[in-house]
Amino acid sequence: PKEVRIFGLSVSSGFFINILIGIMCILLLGCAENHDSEDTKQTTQIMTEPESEIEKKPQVTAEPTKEPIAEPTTVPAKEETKPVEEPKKEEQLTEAEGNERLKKLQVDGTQLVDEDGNPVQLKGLSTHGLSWFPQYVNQELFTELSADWNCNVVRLAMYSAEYNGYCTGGNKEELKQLIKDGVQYAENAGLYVIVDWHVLGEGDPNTYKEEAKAFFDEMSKEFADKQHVIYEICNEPNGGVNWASVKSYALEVIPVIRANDEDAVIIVGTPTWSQDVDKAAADPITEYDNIMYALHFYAATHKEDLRNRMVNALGNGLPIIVSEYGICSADGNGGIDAQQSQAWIDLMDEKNVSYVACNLSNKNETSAVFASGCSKTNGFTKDDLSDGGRWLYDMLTSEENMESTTQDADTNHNDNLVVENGMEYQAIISNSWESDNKKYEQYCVELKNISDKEINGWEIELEFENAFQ
Ligand code: IDC
Repeated sequence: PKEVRIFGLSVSSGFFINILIGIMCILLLGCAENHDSEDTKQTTQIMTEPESEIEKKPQVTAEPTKEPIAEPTTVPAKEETKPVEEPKKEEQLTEAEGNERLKKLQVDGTQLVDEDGNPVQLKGLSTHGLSWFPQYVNQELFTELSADWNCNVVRLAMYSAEYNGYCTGGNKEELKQLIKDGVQYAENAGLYVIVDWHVLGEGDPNTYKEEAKAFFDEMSKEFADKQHVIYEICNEPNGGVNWASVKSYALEVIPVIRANDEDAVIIVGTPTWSQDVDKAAADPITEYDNIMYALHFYAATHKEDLRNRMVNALGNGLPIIVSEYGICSADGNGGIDAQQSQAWIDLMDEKNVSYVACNLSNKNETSAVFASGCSKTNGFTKDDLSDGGRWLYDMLTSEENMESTTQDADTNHNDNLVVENGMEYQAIISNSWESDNKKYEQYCVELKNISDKEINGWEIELEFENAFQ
């Protein structure tokens, strides 16, 4: 067919629903969730059966909600669907496109690879502190990061100490819930997600070691079955703490995660705000697999010396991930150093080192990607970005970067926006990959009730240019 029909139950005025659909795959699975109201949360699953089955029957079922809602409906397919041998744009597919499917990651030598051993390079953005700017953890934004910003990873930075940090008066339950939500939004959007214990103000990660162990125990239990979660156990040790102390902290926290999740990738920070990768390279953690080491840079401050240190540490066999960087000064402010930033990007691309820019906020500082006057939390246009945000956006969506991922330049927002029956909706490609000579595509459908009433029993039809299975 060339169209997908989606049916759902109630959606209140002004509320969003997000649905994830996959095409050309055997199983289509998705969920629709009303993110704006706890009370009217609903989940919808759309599933088709394998081609070999007698006929396809998209089913729509709803999970119980706190409010009474209409009975789930089963809608028979309008017509029989046939497999179509029309894999699109096969010739444009590159190896890197496989990375977009949230395959299990592992570390092989210095390299992050997927379960088939293909090199994976993660590129994305980090939140600011989750207590400071919780509003940027939302489905629409994460979907935009994937679909518009061409990202394949997002990092959730939870400060352990500063500003209502987890261990200094922050609301632990709210912060954990925000992380759980963020992990789910990331999965829906086809993004890997880094759960970051953001050691900064306390300097020594051992300060809140017991809290970190309890936190990672709970999180790794929660996410044991999730293939897209990466744990970062200490953002930036600093204040004179040496590698031996950081390593001993890591050797206590890693087994806590490993007890629940045998092989998730774990990132260990290095001394001097995650710059001393040479120290880690001289004495790496040998007790566990799938460990990476953080190198962080702010390009206007950290230049060739630190780049050389990265190259040497890689040469000495240390798997490095740039789980945070900035294109300005180390204080997150000052001017943008485009030349140094580009030198870093070129080197990281050459070495296939992953990189995650900081930060998703509208704080009045150079490193914030959103303009300080912009209060949106999603639906960003280029005008809503800071100068630094625009630089990052342009870099992440450069022709080269677009080619190495699956994002279609012509599937950005608004191109296919449909407005009818009091609803506004569009399908944005969020992920695609190739396997067994088939092309798979995953779309996120955003539907918004733009009327002033609740809409019951809505139905939308999505048309695609090419036929699919
Ligand atoms: C900064 C934020 C800033 C906040 C400060 C808190 O940009 O708004 O007030 O933290 O201490 C890092 C840290 C990262 C810093 C960033 C810029 O990991 O948390 O963010 N930076 O100073 N390492 C090097 C630079």
